[in-house]
Amino acid sequence: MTTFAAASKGEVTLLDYGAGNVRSVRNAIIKLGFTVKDVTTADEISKADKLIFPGVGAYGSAMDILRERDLIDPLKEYCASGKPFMGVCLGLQLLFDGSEESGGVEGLGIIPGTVRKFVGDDLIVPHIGWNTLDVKKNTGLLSDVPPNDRLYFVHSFRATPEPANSDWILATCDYGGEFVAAVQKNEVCACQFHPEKSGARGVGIFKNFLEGNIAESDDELVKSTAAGTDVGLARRVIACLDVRSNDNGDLVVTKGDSYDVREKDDGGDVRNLGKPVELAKKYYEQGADEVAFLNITGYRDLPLTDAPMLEVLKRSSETVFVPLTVGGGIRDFTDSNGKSYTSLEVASAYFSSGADKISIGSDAVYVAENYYENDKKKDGQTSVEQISERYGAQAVVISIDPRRVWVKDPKETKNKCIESKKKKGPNGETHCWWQCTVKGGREGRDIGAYELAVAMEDLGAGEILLNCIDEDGQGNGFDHELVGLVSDAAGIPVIASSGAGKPSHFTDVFEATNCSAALAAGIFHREEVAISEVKEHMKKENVPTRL
Ligand code: 1PR
Repeated sequence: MTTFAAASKGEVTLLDYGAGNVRSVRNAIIKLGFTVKDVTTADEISKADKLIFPGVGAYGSAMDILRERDLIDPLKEYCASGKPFMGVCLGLQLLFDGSEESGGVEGLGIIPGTVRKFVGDDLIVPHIGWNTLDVKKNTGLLSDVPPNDRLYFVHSFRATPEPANSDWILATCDYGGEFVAAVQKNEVCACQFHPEKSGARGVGIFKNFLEGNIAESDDELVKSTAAGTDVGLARRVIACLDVRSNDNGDLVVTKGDSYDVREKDDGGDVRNLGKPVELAKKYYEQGADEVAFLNITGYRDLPLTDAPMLEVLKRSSETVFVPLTVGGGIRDFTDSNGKSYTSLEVASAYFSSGADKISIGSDAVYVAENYYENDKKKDGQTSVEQISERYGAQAVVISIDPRRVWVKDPKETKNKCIESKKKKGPNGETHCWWQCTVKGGREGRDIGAYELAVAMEDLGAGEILLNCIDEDGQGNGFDHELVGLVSDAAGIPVIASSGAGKPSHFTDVFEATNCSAALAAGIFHREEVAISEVKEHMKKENVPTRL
């Protein structure tokens, strides 16, 4: 398939092997005025003038697909030919000798070194978010990235610089130690970060590649003088769009108070706060680090036939060049004609429509219940395990919808309790736990948010989106006790959600807990606070942030 752009500046060959979301790479290329030609046969690689390889998914399955399609030798020959090549994320890692991912797999062997998992005491893995580079060579590729700018990374494995690959290293990044952020030797370059998810600056990196501005310069490299909170991984600010059909069947962004999204007047209509694609674009332009769409009636609707939601993703990825997460309805189901779909098929439809990450709500609760009933045995068959295995842990977010339950005595529940330092229950109770719910908060289950997070990490999830029904829409700030409990328990990033009412609520939760990101909806939709104001406040309070 060839995608035509008006008055194309030239053709770019894209190696998309169908294992994840490359829609944004495609959209970035088209936005820059080039035409995309997809690789369908091996000889199209050798015929390419410019090749982009946005590796997605797990290392092992990517190499399997390349082998099955006889693409390994053509790729190696192309990289040796002196023609321009650009790899992204896994597309960088595959250039190395191999990876310990997927039990140890041989790579393309173009760059010496082995890709290994991040390790470090208390290091949160995956490395998700915006981080700064230490640029080592002055080539055109990164020439428009100011020295202290942050770019978007999402990965659990990384290559490290070593003497044998030193001639390849274009830039490194620090996360629990120095790792390879970008490589370049002549016309062959690759980035561990995602230019297509790094906003306008990232799209500029593609521009330099596509327009042939990547040669090494003799000018002295300007090194970053940034220090303190201006370097390193930023805490993220995420805009969330709860999406559902209103009573007229139009897909709208809505927002509840403690999950009740209907107006309080007689009509009781679904609250309508705007159009999903337009709002996503607005938040991207205001500086959102990510945008999340939650299809809040996904638990009862059929997401694969819910074409508007897939359409929202497709259209958003044309204008939003930061990561998109989508959730709602990711589970196995059988439609009214008796046709069955797996959760993996639902997730795949979301990925191919433009989602970078999917989020699982209700199904994760059922999966965790079975996990504990079966003595924490894993059978590889659950939605979480299957999607993580195919698309990588970093693509699987677990959305938890908990509600605080007060107890007189922690022995009243098998779930993890804390003694609250801030509040007391209605009958003077001092201890509480957070009960997971399913079906958009309609049904409570006998499992806590803490237990769910621990189980999900073990089953391969890469991130936790921690909502809180009690605080949702209240504007009183995030629930620090809940966020602290879960973020201390999890070795994966936790996104604090529910309750933001002003910029200081973001800095408060970042100071009080270990969470990696904070998400809000109502204050942004009602235009009470702009995302840029939150970022400015974070900067002023010395919280690492991407401006
Ligand atoms: O169970 O896998 O189908 O997923 C359904 C998804 O829909 C879940 O992620 C669940 O959190 C979400 N959801 C279901 N019902 C509602 C509802 O509001 N009635 N929304 C709902 C969840 C919570 C947050 C919200 C924050 C921030 N919304 O995402 O955006 O609380 O709000 P605030 O800043 O205004 O306080 P499945």
